[in-house]
Amino acid sequence: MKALKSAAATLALAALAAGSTGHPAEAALATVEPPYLPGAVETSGFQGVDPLRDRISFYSNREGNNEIYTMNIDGSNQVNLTRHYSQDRSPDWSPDAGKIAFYSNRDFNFDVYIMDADGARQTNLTRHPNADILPAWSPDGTKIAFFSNRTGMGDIYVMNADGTGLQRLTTSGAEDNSPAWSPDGNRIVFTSRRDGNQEIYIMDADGGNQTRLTNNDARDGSPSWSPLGDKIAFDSRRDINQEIYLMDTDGSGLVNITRNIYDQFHPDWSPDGSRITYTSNETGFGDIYVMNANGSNPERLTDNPTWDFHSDWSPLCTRVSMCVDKIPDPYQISPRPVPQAD
Ligand SMILES: [Ca+2]
Ligand SMILES: [Ca+2]
Ligand SMILES: [Ca+2]
Ligand SMILES: [Ca+2]
Repeated sequence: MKALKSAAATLALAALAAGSTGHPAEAALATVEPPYLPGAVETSGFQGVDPLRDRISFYSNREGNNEIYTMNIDGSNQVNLTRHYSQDRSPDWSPDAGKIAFYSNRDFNFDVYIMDADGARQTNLTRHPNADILPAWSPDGTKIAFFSNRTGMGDIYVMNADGTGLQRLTTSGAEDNSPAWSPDGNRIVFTSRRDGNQEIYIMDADGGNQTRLTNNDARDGSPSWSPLGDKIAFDSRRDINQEIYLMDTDGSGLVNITRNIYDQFHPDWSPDGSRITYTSNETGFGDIYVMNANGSNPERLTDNPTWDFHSDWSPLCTRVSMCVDKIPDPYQISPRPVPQAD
């Protein structure tokens, strides 16, 4: 327990030292890990996931290295999809819920991969010697945005979902990271350090009209656009510890929806916009939680003495109408509560 706790502390310190978003993933990018253990583990699919059910994906190092898992939206039936000795992180569902994008260093540096939703057919899309991380699937399924430092600068790129047609979207000379799409696919919200500390920006999907939404001395990160298009959730340390905030897409209407003494990271919306999953360190280790979109009724979904991180809710229920019948009871589709400011 103690060793694990100090490992988590080291990760947090490394994140601070890196001056980056504070994600364990990015902290690890800035530190040296021994990822290449002898003896390759074969990857393969598994039986048991019903693709017509809502699932939440996330990553965890509970089995000794980061793996991509999915679970039911009540936290049950947690399944390791990647089963590879390398670091596998930051899952992002395709809009038809048939595939999951993620990033991994199994080919000796970080690349963006896709796999089937049952873990089969894990495929490297980027194959570049620099770091390619944090994939985000476009709402129409045709493109994947991601971060790469292939020019020496950290920028946001977009490629076709088969890895062809690479385009660079940012050229600021500072780190631009964490892309997330608007639900209509016309815009991308992202983070940038171009103004000194990390802020949230938006741009058109072709890289045009890059506009800052936040402006403060703290680190603002992990933006996630609401499925209804009206809100952007993100995490920030502006109120001493890390909290989840909502704002309108022009940066107005800011609300802190967590307001507690622990750190909350990486919000992700349920497909109907009524709930938000996130990671909180209330137990000393990061676990995945879910709350209503106004911050009420937080519930813990994972219970593990390692970090569970970067939850991503399967988009199935907004895309496939039959899925509505498959949602277990307490999670029936309902109107999104309106966040209340203090
Ligand atoms: Ca792994
Ligand atoms: Ca690479
Ligand atoms: Ca800031
Ligand atoms: Ca907090």
